[in-house]
Amino acid sequence: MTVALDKSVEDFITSPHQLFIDGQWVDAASGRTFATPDPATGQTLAHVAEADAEDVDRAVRAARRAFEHGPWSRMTASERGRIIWRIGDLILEHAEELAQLESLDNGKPLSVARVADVPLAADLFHYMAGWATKIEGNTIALSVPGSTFHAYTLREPVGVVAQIIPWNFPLLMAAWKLGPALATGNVVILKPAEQTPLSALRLAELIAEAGVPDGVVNVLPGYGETAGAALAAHDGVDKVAFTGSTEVGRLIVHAAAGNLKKVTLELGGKSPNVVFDDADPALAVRGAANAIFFNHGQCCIAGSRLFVHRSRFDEVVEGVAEIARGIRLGPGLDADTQMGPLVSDEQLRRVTGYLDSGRQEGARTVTGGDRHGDQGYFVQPTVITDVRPEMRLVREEIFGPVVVASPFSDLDEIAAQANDTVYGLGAGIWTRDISKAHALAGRIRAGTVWINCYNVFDAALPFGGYKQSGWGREMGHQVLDAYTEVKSVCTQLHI
Ligand code: TXE
Repeated sequence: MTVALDKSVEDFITSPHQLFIDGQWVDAASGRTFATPDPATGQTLAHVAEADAEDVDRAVRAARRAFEHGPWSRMTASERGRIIWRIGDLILEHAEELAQLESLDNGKPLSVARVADVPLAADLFHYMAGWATKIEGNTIALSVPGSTFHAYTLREPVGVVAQIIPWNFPLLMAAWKLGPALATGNVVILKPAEQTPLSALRLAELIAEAGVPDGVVNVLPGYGETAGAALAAHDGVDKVAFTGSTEVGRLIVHAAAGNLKKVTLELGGKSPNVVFDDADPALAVRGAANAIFFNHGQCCIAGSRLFVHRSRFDEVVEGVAEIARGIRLGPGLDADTQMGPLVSDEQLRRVTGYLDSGRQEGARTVTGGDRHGDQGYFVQPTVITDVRPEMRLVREEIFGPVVVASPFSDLDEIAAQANDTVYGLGAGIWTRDISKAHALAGRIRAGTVWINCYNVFDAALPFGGYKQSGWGREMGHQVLDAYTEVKSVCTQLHI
């Protein structure tokens, strides 16, 4: 049964979707719009104003004015914190509306948007609101002979920040980016992904309602090659924070080199999920399935390489395959749906392309392996074995509900296999032997290691990648470093 849309969602979908610049809703300078489709049907959901370089320039100038002339920069930290807290409250007040919008635009089950995307986004703003009043420097003792100094550091906002986000958790990624930037007093131009612009536009309305002054948050839907590239290259931007593919991450680094803007990156992954022979079988099987099938595998940290101790390999793989066969696919707004469509036709082709390449290279499909149905962008939950380390299925991020499983024999072997990737975002370990778990956790080169759990996210827990999975950390207090400059102030005391 399909959930009936709230009137507020219907009203929002059918209203014009413009750019949000300097606190105003405006058309793109070019007058162009683009369509955002419903991934369950491929039909157009809404038309959205399409920003490009001229709009980026307008937004950067507005943000710079807001940064330099206030009132944002002149507010007390406590006032800023209260406004950020209010954004979290407004997200909770509009939770059902935002969950429906997210499910429609992205395709994810409404039940998932309700329990994960929306509350986690609210929580992030509430957590970051508390940090606004706790951005502190240090006093430092100098060792200059014969003189006395009073020296201290200040932590100041970086300035105008461009934030470019993907489509897999549209609202939550906006929250991860905006929360710390605002808590540290920066101003922002946010570019949502072209596949999923709607929740960011609704969030902009809530941000204005919360009392964020004009020009502090600007939202520019548009394409990566135009609006995104213009933001990454703009000389008026002091920092760019990006989440997306490793390939585009490299383009961002090149573009940012012009004015040497600060860069943080949260990129792809090919995370190992390791099941030892002494793991709780039911827990490990459920955990391995959740690690790959949550959000249809469209997670940078998806547990897409499953490693199972040789003695339990067939049992665990069959258990995960059994869960995969039982997953109900359907539109996100259908109350029975456990897995929705992939976000776009492009992703459908990308993921099924990997499935074809696996077949050609001789991998064995235990279950799934194809597109599901012929309408929308659905892919069957898929479990694959008989893979070799050099296969594309094993090396490259698929970003769909596809797990490759391999056996291992001992700790040294699995540590090497787990690290045999250019990525280093996450890992999972399943065992009752906590010493073994921590020994392996110390050897895996990844930003997050989950032991006897997977996909646990919290605003207080830093998240980010080693190796080609990125630069810097999001969430936790660590993210505040990425949004502040340190200024040393040194005074000679003439006494
Ligand atoms: O990502 P892109 P795509 C991975 C995943 C997926 C693949 C392709 O493997 O299959 O990337 O997805 C903007 N300058 N991830 O093509 O292109 C774009 O508009 C500036 C992993 O959708 O990286 C969007 O806002 N910006 C991932 C954002 O970058 C540019 C999440 C992400 O899009 C740009 C998504 C450019 N030249 C995909 N080109 C994760 N780490 O979670 C594009 N963009």
